[in-house]
Amino acid sequence: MNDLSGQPAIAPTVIHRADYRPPEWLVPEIALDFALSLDATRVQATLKVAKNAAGSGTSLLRLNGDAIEAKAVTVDGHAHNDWHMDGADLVIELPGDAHDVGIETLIDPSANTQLSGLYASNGLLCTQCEAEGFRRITFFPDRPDVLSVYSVRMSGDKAQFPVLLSNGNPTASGENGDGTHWAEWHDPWPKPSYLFALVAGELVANRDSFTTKSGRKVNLAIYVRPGDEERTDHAMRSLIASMKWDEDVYGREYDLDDFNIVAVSDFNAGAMENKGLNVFNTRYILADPETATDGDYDAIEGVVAHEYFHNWSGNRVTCRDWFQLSLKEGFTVLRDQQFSAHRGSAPVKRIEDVRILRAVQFPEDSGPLAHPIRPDSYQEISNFYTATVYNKGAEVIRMMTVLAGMERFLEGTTLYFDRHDGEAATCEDFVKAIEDGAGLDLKQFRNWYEQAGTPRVSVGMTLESANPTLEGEGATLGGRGVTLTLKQATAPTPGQPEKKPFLIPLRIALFDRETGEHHGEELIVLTEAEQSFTFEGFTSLPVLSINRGFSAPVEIVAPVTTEDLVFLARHDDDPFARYEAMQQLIVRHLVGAVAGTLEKREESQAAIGAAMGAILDDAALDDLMRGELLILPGEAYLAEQLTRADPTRIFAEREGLKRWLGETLKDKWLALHDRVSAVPYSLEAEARGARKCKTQALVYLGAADPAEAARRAKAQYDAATNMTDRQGALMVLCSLDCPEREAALADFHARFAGNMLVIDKWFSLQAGSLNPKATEHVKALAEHPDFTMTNPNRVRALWMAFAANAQAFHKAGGEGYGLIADLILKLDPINGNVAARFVPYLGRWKKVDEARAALMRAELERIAAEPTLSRDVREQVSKSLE
Ligand code: 0A1
Ligand code: ZN
Repeated sequence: MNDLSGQPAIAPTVIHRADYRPPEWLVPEIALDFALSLDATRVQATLKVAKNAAGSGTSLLRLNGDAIEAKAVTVDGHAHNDWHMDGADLVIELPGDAHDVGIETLIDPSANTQLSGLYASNGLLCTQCEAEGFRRITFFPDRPDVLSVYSVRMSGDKAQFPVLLSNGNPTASGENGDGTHWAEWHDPWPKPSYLFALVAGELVANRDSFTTKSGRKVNLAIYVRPGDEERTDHAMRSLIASMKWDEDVYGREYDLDDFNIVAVSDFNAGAMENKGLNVFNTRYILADPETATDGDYDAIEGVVAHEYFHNWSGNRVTCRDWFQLSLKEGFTVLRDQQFSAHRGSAPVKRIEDVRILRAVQFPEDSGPLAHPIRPDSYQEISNFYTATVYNKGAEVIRMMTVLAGMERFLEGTTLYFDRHDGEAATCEDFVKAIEDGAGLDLKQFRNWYEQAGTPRVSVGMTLESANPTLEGEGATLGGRGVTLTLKQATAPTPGQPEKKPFLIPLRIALFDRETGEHHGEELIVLTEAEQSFTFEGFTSLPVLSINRGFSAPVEIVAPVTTEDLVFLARHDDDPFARYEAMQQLIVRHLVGAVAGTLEKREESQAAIGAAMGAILDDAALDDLMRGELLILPGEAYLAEQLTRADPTRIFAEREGLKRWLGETLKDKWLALHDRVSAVPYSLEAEARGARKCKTQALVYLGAADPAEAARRAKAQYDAATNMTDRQGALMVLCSLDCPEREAALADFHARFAGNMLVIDKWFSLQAGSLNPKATEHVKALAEHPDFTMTNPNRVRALWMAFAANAQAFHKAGGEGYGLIADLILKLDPINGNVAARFVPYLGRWKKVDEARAALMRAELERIAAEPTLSRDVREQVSKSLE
């Protein structure tokens, strides 16, 4: 068979979870010696290898490689010729059961635009080894179940690389007398190769310390480029708070004398948990009020905590194979969410986490790339660092906390850490430890690990008819019974046409219509495809509040009237449920409007207006929560509720409602903007809430009265003392066709020239704008001297903001699809990992109208026809076309 390019089609290699075999050879120790240079770094690796008793006994040692060559191979100190290359792997024939294998490689970090392995960033040398980057440095069994003790030596020019860092503890350093110097590091904790790290370059450190609960002092350092050190205090505070929290809550203590963080500006992901040497994207380290928004501050706190928590959930207990990725990622996301909830407003944090899940993970779960949190197969593991593995993985473990209660859950995690410390474990090991430690039966619960797709739970509610013969008894029982009948269904996903029922824990409350009170929250556990639950003591049909706190990652279809939703939006005592009622009210309206099934548009709109008015007036609400309640449901989540829809109609209906709310509640928006504008800047919750409401008010005013909004936004921009206010104002100006727009954009660019993270915002704001000319702006920005294809942050700032901008990306005619396809093709040879992240935007063709679907498919086919695609892009594109 030939593909479109005329090249013979090569069947991709698919790796299956079921094919796992223990490693043939182990590597208990490795010594690495680096002679550093930006374009020619020499690496001498010495591996102590030993046959694994659990293997087949083969004499062939297979060492993975990727784009490297062996310059020399020795065995037990002698030149060895009994080796060959098998594809990119080095295979050595060994006579005995244990040997010292020496391999020399030579690499060019400055040519490494993939940013995987050892690469150069702004004159620094740094590494990224997860998932399979170590094999780009030296030949090694590059799989997470081979754990080794690492000793690292590096030498290099002292002026160019004054700071030399690796994992573990520094053991020795010195000068060579020729302008070069060296350092040695030793990490006593055996670790898989994906946790190896090395950084060399001109860096300055913000230093502090933390004393662990057993009284050991840990030296902390955050290394950044000179000049950036003033912007590291928030990251340092976050780190110290994380260390304390993990001791207090999970009983986890840090285990080395040093903990180092380095921030680099070229990075494929957010950050990386290398043992004792976390490497971060600068965007998750650097902050001060002038350049970072409140959202940036929160993200830094969350990511610093996430990477630190990996020291136990990921490093001390690692993954047996990459199918188990959610073992470390789902659990660590849950831990960072719990930490952030503890540091700030827990209800607001919960709402934000659910918003991300719905915007990113739900669409993934209903699309061509859907996979279980523990996938069964992959072609390129980098494609599985997904919202499903991370965020849904966290939701699945969170359900264990709902079922067991936090205290018993923690007994489970303590058992897990004790049982598997120093091991490469599986998701099954985790579930078993929670079962044993928390005393749960999770047999059916395991379906969450096996099956993809978001379950849809439909609820029916009936009130037992009044029975006069039972009147006396009924009275003593306190009324009539209410029966909830729940049905669950999960749509087919790729490779999984039929689904077994999930175990779904749902927190519910039944509100009495007369008193406005409920009878106490209850937990119901749905295990069957259909199941009924009866509650006694009602005189009339209650108002149902279900999936409180978002106790399960499911969609609910419940018999709650518009009137009930208005009631819950005002009165529900569960903050998440209150938010949810508000969202549902709007989702129903907008989905009905787009689908053409909305019967009483005016009444429905009026109900939303009344509920939002009440939120604006509610003096008992804090502004952080108010700001959340005012946010309209996202377009991606709305699209999920429709089988197939024109995305620009969703956009237009949503904007139409925003405009109507802006007009109808105009006085309230103006009053809100005035009130919160008077609150002085601080990082306290009250001031942050004020800033959140300030931008929300401007957004609604921008839709309703552009002239007034432009005037206020300009004033807010000019008076801004912080990035939250400045960015909020600029976002609103950017969406309008007003003279203030150009001036503010030019001022912003000039004011922050040279600050890469802030210039990223400048690109994003324009690319993600509601402005009808967004596509033209994006095309011009792609030619701007500040734009570059080699910095992932910059590429994402421009092009992800554009791909997520429905009115621009989906503009009739398909220009947006063509631009993203061009980008993927151009970026792929530079950085396949980042390029592949853009494919899902084109992959959602089944969710849009036929005309657009055809255009999106055509672009996917154009990409697929390119013969030299990376494995990353090839996998995503071929799956998206199925
Ligand atoms: N383990 C890291 C995420 C990460 C994954 C892949 C990377 O390189 C492509 C980098 C980082 C985390 O969860 O933070
Ligand atoms: Zn992680």
